Order: sequence, then C-alpha cells, then structure tokens
Amino acid sequence: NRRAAALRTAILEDQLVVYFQPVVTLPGGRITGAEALVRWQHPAEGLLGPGAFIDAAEQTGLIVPLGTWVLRAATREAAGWPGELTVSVNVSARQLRQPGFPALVAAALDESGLPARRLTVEITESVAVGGGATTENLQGLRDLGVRLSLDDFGTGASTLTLLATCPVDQIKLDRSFVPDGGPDAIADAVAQMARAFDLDAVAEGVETEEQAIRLTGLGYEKAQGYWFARPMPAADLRARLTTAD
Ligand code: G
Ligand code: G
Ligand code: MN
Ligand code: NA
Repeated sequence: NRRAAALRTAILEDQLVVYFQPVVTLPGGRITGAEALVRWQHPAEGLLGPGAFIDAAEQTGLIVPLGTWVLRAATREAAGWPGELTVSVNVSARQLRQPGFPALVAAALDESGLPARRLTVEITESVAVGGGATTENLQGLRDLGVRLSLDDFGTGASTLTLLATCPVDQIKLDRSFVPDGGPDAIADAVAQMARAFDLDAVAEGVETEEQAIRLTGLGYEKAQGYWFARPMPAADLRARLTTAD
C-alpha cells in the first residue's frame, strides 16, 4: 500500500528521527540513560509518532530495516554520551526472529564504538516467546554483553516461567500499573518479582511526583515518564547531559 511505499522511502532517505527519553534513578532523578523512540519526519504530514507507522512496518516486514536503522542511529548517538550512560532500543518479534540478529547488533556496536554493556535491548513478553531463532538470539545478545529488558511488563503473557527461563536483566512495569492514588498491588508484586529474580525494576509512564515517591517506596530503582522528561531530540538530551546539575 501507499503507506508502506512511503515508509520504504523514509528509511532510504533518512526521514526517520530518533527521539530519546531519559531513564532516571529513584530516588534522585539522575539520568542513567535513555530509551530510543523512533519518529517519522513526514514531508507532508509533519512529525509522526510510532503509532502512525509501526503497525504497518510490522505487517510489511519493513520493521526489519527500520529497526536496523534505529539501532545504528541510537548506538551512534549514545557512543557520544558521557560516562556509563545506557541506551535502550525497542526490538520487535520479527527482528528478533531473524537468524543472525546478534551479528547485526555486534556490527552496530563496532561501527559506533559503543560498549555492549551500554546497550539494552527492549522486548515485550510476546516477543520473548516468539519462536524461530528467538531463543538463541536472546542468548547471543547476552553473550555479546548486551542487556535485555522486558518491556510493558504485566500486559502480555507475564509468567514466572518466562522470568525463570528468559535471560533478561531488567523488567519495565507497564504504565497502566503505575499507582495513581488507588491500589498499587500489581506494581508491588512486580517489584517483588524483580527482586526474587535479581532483575532491575524500572517503572515507566511516571507523570507525578507522588507516583515517583510511591514507586521508590515499592523498591523501583529507575523510572521514566513525563514527570522527569519527555522524549526529546538527540541534541536536546546532549545539551542536558553537558549542563552540570
Ligand atoms: O514513542 P512513543 O512515543 O509514542 O512510542 C510508542 C510505541 O512505539 C512504544 O510502544 C515503543 O515501544 C514503540 N517504538 C518506538 N520506537 C520503536 C522502534 O524503534 N522500534 C520498535 N519496534 N518499536 C518502537
Ligand atoms: O516502548 P514503550 O511502549 O514503553 O514506549 C514508551 C511510550 O510511552 C512512548 O510512546 C512514550 O512517548 C510514552 N511515554 C513516555 N512517558 C510517558 C508518560 O509519562 N505518560 C504517558 N502517558 N506516556 C509516556
Ligand atoms: Mn520501550
Ligand atoms: Na514500555
């Protein structure tokens, strides 16, 4: 279809842009890294979010070249960040099923100079059980020294078996479970699971100071959300990182 043809052009002609949303410590709000979030600078429609094109990319298979483009752009940018700041990149089921995916990641790391330990690959729970080369690719990424994160945790097929068998380092509590004045039983349970499996617990979609305080109390060590910072162009994040605060 037309959308797909235009998206193919977008990938070839560098109309894609990577925004970065800071990930911060709880408590403290110190930036420890950022998540790469793709945008499309559409020639006629302006700046489009992933909601406008990721599904089409998945259905047409364009998510594979798009994902490679994002991976290369994000690692290149993060290689210029100071210290041990990390970059998180979202990877779809289709990408992770590709034989040789770890080699592609290794090439992006080589090319950018970013150490593997500073890259986190975010997958959803459904991706983790994806079949094909998925399981060996996850292990291959681990062997490179890349960190793995389970994104949108709690919304998919979250199982104890998955946590016990999938070699992840981090879980990201889905924003729908961030306490909002009501009960916080799920946020609490997920934090306890993270502790039991010795994983980093990150909360996303944190929009208020009260939520940040609650999550800190539950044991979340990191957070992401509008309360701390919105996704922003690479140059804006760079400016923040060089301003002492
Ligand atoms: O950026 P928000 O700002 O709108 O992102 C919406 C959704 O799009 C999120 O679920 C995010 O995981 C997904 N997304 C953003 N960037 C990428 C990307 O580079 N690859 C994949 N597969 N998904 C992405
Ligand atoms: O990969 P994932 O589904 O987690 O992508 C993060 C998405 O969440 C992006 O669309 C990003 O713009 C969005 N987001 C980031 N912080 C917040 C927040 O505080 N509130 C809400 N509603 N969305 C957020
Ligand atoms: Mn994500
Ligand atoms: Na998420």
